[in-house]
Amino acid sequence: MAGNITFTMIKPDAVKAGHIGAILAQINKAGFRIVAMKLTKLSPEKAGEFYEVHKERPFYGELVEFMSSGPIVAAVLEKDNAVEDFRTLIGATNPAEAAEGTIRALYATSIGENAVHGADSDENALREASFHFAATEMFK
Ligand code: FUP
Repeated sequence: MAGNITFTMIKPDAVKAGHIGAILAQINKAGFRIVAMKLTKLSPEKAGEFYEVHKERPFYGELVEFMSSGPIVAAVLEKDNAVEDFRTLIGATNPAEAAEGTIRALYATSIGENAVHGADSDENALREASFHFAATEMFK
């Protein structure tokens, strides 16, 4: 059964470009409730740990460097079918392939600097939420 929690980050490119407000407005308008949120910055070690699954991929080094290059917004979101609906809202990993009106189509500049992260499964959403937030910081 699909869960009702997903995890997102507004990435350093979108934060630097001043898109936090517009992206959060789009997330709220799509029916997600913010359960937890913070402006923070990942150390290279933490970014490496978060993306450990991609360790063997050729883009891993650049990904870790980019994700630790500036502040991000980390958030936990609630909605029925949260993981799938949020991935629809953000669009394809490569903004050139992202559907019109999606967050990545609007704000991402490249496949590497693609404005937002969205968890890809219920299991990862819970793992990523607890990577960033203590239980006392989530308001379900
Ligand atoms: P997504 O689930 O859409 O965020 O995409 P992936 O889990 O496949 O990739 C995670 C991140 O790795 C992307 F957001 C950006 C980076 N990446 C690249 O830089 N190049 C690639 O070819 C694929 C992913």
